[in-house]
Amino acid sequence: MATNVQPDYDKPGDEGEERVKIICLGDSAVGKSKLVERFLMDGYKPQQLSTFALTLFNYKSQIDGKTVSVDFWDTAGQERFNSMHPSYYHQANACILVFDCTRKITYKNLSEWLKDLKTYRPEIPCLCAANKIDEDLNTTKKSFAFAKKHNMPFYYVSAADGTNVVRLFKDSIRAALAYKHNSTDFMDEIMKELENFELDPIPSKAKDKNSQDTEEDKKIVTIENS
Ligand SMILES: Nc1nc2c(ncn2[C@@H]2O[C@H](COP(=O)(O)OP(=O)(O)OP(=O)(O)O)[C@@H](O)[C@H]2O)c(=O)[nH]1
Ligand SMILES: [Mg+2]
Repeated sequence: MATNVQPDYDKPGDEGEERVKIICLGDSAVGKSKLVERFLMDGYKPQQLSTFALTLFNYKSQIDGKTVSVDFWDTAGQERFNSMHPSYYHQANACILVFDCTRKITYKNLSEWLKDLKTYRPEIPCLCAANKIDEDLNTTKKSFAFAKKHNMPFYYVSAADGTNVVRLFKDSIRAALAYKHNSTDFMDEIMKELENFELDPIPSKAKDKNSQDTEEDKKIVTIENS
């Protein structure tokens, strides 16, 4: 990856806006790219095209009256076997950890991803997503202990039909901002929500994509490996 293109997330952007970086981790084909696409484009094409390099999805949003520029970093899950480039983790403010609830191995591998993450960014908030629940809604009745064990908010999601995707991404932005502002309140708040969430495990579709934002702007940049 060309490291000179990485923005400095500790500094404001060109228009004085706050910047945050959110990374997506998880095995190949768990649906990381499709989840980002669903959130940003509200679209989903079922073809599989494994991410071969690094894609930066930029998302600008008004949060509490202030413009925030969010970069979602998406890379290939197979990178884990070659070890992820440390610059992928550099300055990350939050992480979305994804597994495929139809493939057990991807759930088992979460601990490897977390281990890597802790090496580089031990303190950042991490949100855990069980993707592809559209394949079998009964999976939402299963409990996945990993998230609770590591004190992470947990989401049953589907990039294919959009279930809980907005909620996952908006929470990740709020978590990233809270981390940047040295506040633990937000994570405490969503951990409380998580307790309630488990009492009612069938998720509702999040359709109010733009409800909290007055303005949004999206840009995608692909960075080739060097
Ligand atoms: N049924 C179903 N299939 C999904 C869902 N999300 C992704 N897929 C499919 O899973 C495959 C992989 O999705 P990607 O988003 O490319 O996976 P990825 O995690 O980005 O994979 P890498 O880039 O290789 O790391 C594609 O064929 C998708 O169509 C989902 O929510 N439901
Ligand atoms: Mg991908």
